[in-house]
Amino acid sequence: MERIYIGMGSNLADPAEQLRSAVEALAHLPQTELVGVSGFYQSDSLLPGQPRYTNAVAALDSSLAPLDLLDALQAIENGQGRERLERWGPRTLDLDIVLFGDRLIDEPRLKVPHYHLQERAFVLYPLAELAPVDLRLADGRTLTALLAACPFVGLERHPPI
Ligand code: ROI
Repeated sequence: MERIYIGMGSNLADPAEQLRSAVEALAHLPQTELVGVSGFYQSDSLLPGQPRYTNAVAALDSSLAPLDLLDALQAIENGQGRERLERWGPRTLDLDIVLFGDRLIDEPRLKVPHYHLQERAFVLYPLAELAPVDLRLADGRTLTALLAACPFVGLERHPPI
């Protein structure tokens, strides 16, 4: 079993509901246990002209291989109506493998740790709710250092439901 963190995002078709359905689907993955879910956060899209996003992070313990997990995540995205019309376009659901145990993965379909982790407050702050305070990434960076370099700006906690 390895501890895996999944970044979740949606900006279409009731984003908070999309994330709740995604969590439900993650909880039913084979060889996998859902360990925790962060709070939900809203923020403007990094690209202008798109609706605001709701983001959260889920923690899993899984014995799935990374590419098998990636296939399963893409099946969940597709099951929730994701259409790949344009790269970086608005989406009903985005599920990204942010961290996978202490692995460094550099394959055409999958880079872990996620490439943009350090720039994305909407991933780092929810991750920090779930991860141990002294979390060190496979590449040696600490979560504490990434948080210190990425201010909590433009993030709003999603109102409790
Ligand atoms: N912006 C925010 N706030 N949240 C996201 O998940 C997100 N995802 C994207 C782009 C379009 C880069 N912007 C985002 O893919």
